[in-house]
Amino acid sequence: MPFSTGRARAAKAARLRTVQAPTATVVEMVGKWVRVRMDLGGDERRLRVKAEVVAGDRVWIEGEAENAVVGGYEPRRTELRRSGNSGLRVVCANADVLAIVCAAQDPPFRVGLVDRMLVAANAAGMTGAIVLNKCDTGMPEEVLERLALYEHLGVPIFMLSALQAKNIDSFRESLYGRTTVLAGHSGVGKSSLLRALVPEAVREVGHVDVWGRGRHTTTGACAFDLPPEPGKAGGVVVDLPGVREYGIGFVLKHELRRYFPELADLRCRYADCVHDGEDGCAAEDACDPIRLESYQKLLEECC
Ligand SMILES: Nc1nc2c(ncn2[C@@H]2O[C@H](COP(=O)(O)OP(=O)(O)OP(=O)(O)O)[C@@H](O)[C@H]2O)c(=O)[nH]1
Ligand SMILES: [Mg+2]
Ligand SMILES: [Zn+2]
Repeated sequence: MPFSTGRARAAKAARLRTVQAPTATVVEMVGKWVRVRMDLGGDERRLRVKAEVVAGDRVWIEGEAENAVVGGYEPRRTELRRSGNSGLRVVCANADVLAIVCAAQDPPFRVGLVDRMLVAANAAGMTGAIVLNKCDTGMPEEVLERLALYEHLGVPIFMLSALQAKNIDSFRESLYGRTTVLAGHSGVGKSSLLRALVPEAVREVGHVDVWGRGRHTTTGACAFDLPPEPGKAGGVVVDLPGVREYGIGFVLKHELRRYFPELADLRCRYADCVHDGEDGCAAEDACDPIRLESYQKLLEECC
């Protein structure tokens, strides 16, 4: 597995690094550069990298002044992965919650994408949650039915409107003390939601002087701190570029059922049943038909 090798390499590099090397967190990626926030003092620096890091990585810095580079990253607590035409890649590191942002109507709610991302979240060791944005535009009955099903499966659900600031405060409350990634189809309102959650986000993403661009376009992951609240631990929100597809080809076929709670402990006639139409399979009775269709489609993609 390329990822366990990567992990082992990161662990070895972390052991070898100079103990005194300054440490930081990667908050934004742009090409071969990254923006990091230094642990000591909290200033941000734009640096080149020697290792393949992603947003959320805990890194150490080698060299001084203009020769400073990101030397490597510490072993990751969680690693959100995605497969696609260009292979397997890590989307972000050390996040706790994958907030799957959907729009009530436009763009339409896509069950397939939600199911894929829930699998990716679970496979990463993160919690998957569904955020239904644009609730000001009305909520179709079939979307509400789907959400009720996910809620029944234990997935946290939030219904809100970034534009009208509806239910934003209660969503923000739930984000303190952890790192949450906003992901989903392009145009569902992830960046709008980020702005509603962190009013300074717009100013912060400007950084014209650092990046030489006047406007934030969601082309790379970018992390922001939640506004501090007395008595509360901090919280971080990561805005991701929109996705059209979300591949989960890195998941093993026989492990896929683990990420579908309604299938995880199912007892079928054969103990090694993968719930793909085998004789005596109990999945059809136990699982919602649309979810089962999702599962069987994903099974073909798994390795
Ligand atoms: N009606 C309504 N429109 C919204 C809401 N939130 C966002 N929008 C609109 O949806 C459009 C897309 O919003 P963005 O925040 O750019 O979407 P995004 O998910 O960040 O898109 P990408 O960066 O392309 O992935 C914009 O025109 C927003 O004004 C909402 O709560 N209600
Ligand atoms: Mg965006
Ligand atoms: Zn079965």
